[in-house]
Amino acid sequence: MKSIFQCGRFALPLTRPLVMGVLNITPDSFSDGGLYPDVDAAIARALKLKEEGADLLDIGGESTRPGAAEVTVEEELRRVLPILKALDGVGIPLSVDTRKPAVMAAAIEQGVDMINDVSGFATTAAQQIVAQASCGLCIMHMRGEPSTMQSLAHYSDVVREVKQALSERLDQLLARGVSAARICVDPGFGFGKNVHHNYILLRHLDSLLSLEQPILVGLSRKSMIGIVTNRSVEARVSGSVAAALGAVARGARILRVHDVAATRDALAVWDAIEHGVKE
Ligand code: HH2
Repeated sequence: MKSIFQCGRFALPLTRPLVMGVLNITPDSFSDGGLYPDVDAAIARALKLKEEGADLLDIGGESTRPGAAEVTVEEELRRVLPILKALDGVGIPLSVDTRKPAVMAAAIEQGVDMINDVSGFATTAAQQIVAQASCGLCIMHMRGEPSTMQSLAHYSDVVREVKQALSERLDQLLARGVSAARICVDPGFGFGKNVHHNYILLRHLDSLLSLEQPILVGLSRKSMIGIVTNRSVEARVSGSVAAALGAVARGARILRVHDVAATRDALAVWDAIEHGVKE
């Protein structure tokens, strides 16, 4: 297993699980949509996530919740670029959560450290753009588009099929000359999967370890947590932390979360159990 995730300006050690704080600059994200209407509010939130112990920040300008409508390149850039510029010197790796090659190109030009693509660099254009850069990449598994993906949630063996799809995309990027040290993989919880698929994937997350890339998971506050706890989005913190630890136990190395402080606390206790208390 790799010990470093090469992420633009940063070489992140994978000796402990990393926490990626979510910052959505959107009116309609399922959890934090509309909370940061201007650049100042978004920057304040980013600094708070860093203070709580985030290792990376993932900045999104388009909601990808089931049924979400696509926004234009111009609108996505209008939302994301000022935040990237303002946070440039803050000393934390900045990721942009985007599916659009034009947004990737502009973010790379601005110096972004990572591109997190929920469609997993599906197009030649996206692959060519990131191949020429040095940012970290997250290949996430999804079926179809956010507007249609839940109608495509049919698998005969969800673990095998998701792994196969990630493996193919990984091979395509490696064939374009992307260094393996820049890539992490994500099964894409909730993206073209029903609640049963999500829990089967989580239970068998360690099956993805043989891809030999760090595993990133995004479980935070999702409906798979709400369904088993019967909680509203804001009240899913405990359930999300439990899911995060379940993922770490099965090999996850990067946790994409809304609740950074709670996740860091849980990881600190987890680490003390596994490795003893550090004086
Ligand atoms: N989930 C969401 C967005 N981006 N990226 C990765 N790699 N993995 C995920 O599971 C993932 C993701 C959805 O969560 P959120 O950003 O909170 O909501 P929305 O898409 O509504 O903005």
